[in-house]
Amino acid sequence: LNAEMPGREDVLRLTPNPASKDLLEYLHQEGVETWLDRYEAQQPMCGYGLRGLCCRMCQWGPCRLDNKRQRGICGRDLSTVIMANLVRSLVAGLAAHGRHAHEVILTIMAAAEGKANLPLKGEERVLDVANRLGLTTDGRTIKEIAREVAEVLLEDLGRLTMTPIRILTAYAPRERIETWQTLGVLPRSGAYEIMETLHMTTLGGTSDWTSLTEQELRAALAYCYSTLFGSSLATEMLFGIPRPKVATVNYGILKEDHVNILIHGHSPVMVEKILEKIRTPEIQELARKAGAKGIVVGGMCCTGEELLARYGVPTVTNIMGQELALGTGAVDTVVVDMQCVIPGMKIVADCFGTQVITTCNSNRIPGAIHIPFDPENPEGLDEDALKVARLAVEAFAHRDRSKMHIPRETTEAMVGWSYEAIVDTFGGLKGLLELLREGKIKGIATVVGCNTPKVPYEFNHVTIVRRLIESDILVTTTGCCSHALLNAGLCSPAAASQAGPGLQEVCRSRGIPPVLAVGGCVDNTRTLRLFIDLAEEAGVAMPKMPFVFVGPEPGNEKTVGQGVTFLAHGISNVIGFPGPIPVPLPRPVAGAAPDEYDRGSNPVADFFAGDGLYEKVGARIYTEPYPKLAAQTIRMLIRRQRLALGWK
Ligand code: MSK
Repeated sequence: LNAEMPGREDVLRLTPNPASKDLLEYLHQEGVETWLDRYEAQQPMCGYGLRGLCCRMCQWGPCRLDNKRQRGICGRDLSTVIMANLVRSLVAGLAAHGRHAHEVILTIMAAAEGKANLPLKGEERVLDVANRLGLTTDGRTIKEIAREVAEVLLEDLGRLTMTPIRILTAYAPRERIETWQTLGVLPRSGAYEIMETLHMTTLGGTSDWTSLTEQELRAALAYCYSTLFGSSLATEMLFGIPRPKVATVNYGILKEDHVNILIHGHSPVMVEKILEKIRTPEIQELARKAGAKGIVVGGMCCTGEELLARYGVPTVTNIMGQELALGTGAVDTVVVDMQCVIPGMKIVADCFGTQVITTCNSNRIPGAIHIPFDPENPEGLDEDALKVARLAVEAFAHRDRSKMHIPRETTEAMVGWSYEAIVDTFGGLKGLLELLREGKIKGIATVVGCNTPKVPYEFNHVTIVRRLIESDILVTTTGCCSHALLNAGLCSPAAASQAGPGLQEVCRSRGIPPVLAVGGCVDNTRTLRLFIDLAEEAGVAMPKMPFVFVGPEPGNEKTVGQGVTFLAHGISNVIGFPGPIPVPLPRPVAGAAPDEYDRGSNPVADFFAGDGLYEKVGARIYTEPYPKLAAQTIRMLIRRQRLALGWK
């Protein structure tokens, strides 16, 4: 695996955004350390860690397992170690999205009780969820209904008894619920499945790796229906359902003569208020007095995508671009909330004198100004947001103008693709299904997830998606992948010219792009709902539909749950890098030790990539690090599904 990893030259040659390439080279010349320098310093990486064969779940070890040492000191075997590492990754991601959901749900409660000065802008979503849950809506105020929905979401996050997750019963298809019931993998709640996973995998826990595969599915369903749905629905209840709009993105949105403020993280609650304050005459005037021509707000990672989808606030970049964005030397302040804020960002911020403001007690950074938002004590929200806005603008006066290096790239995009927006654009589910049946759209691939330094930055995302749209495959995207595709121009209606004839006609007649940016990571629920409802409309079980989940550059532990969520729903995964499962690579890896684990013939790999999981849920994992071959795999999967359905 080490032999497969790209070097600096590969990254600089292949990374598709000229702005990223420019900044990586510039920062290197200036002696500013980035992830690329630290990635090189980490080579070669530990082969045990890379393949999930290192067990650190007690203090007897760590134990490194291989063909010669097939058991750890306690007697735990290879497959149990691999599975335990994998399911622990999944629940770490579950915890992250769970904390995100917790913040937004408690904010709804505070808003409904009048403790937080936030209107409930998503009345349509409040009523929709309430109706699905069978709650009484007649004769009640929207605040009363929202409060009750929030209580259900909170209970789904933390229930300890075996009552099904209520959002799961409200949204999952009947056929899938029956499948999960038969498999015995219906979860209690996000919090319970985290507890149970850590319990099962600690020293002296289960030694049956197959029971961990069941826990993997159970925890993924909790991840999906308590944390992803919890965050996504709650955010729509608070701030409204996004609708399509045109925006400008990429590093060139930063302006030398403006105050530049970046917002970064995942939870959009406090930044909504900060944005409101930035737009007030008081703060605009403050910026003018400081000598700025105006204020630019730019987004990074998923908080950025939330504001992009709702208001068209421009985005700049993703997790591996955060150091580059600060390396422009033009950012006066970066405001961060939770998750995917790497410590390297603060190192670059210090090189350029950028002010860092943290707003979440879970994500503290030494040397940053901390102005936290606490949904259980939200009374100071307005005052604190105003304080952040003032500090951000005042920092303009201290910028070192000799260090500015802003790449000029800007890109147009059409964003705001909520579930409703997609369905309406196609004239309802029937309209989209008809296009799928007649083959103008061959299938839908959701291409999502993080970046990893293990593939050339953003290269796999962009290359795969270009190939897919060429083959008339409609793409939905979220998270860091979405930033790569936005900046590459693939989310613009003009990208229709790069699509195959069928998709091109579909896009041109509607004025839409072939790649629909649906939001942040938690908004994969929007694509999942689309898949669920299209399958129901077609009268076909989900595993038979021409849909694929693609994770070209997996990075964060949160991505494990995304993939397994779709697997549990019968949607196969095509991933770009094996991650913690030594799944079979399609061919021998140059330089790798010739043992059976490198070739992937181990029971866990066989389960996920062979028939084990497929027989249970109707989907499997395909691993393909080469993007053109990954696109070919996806096309093959979609073609096979279409043939089986008798769709031309
Ligand atoms: S931000 S979880 S690196 S997609 Fe949601 Fe990007 Fe992955 Fe974070």
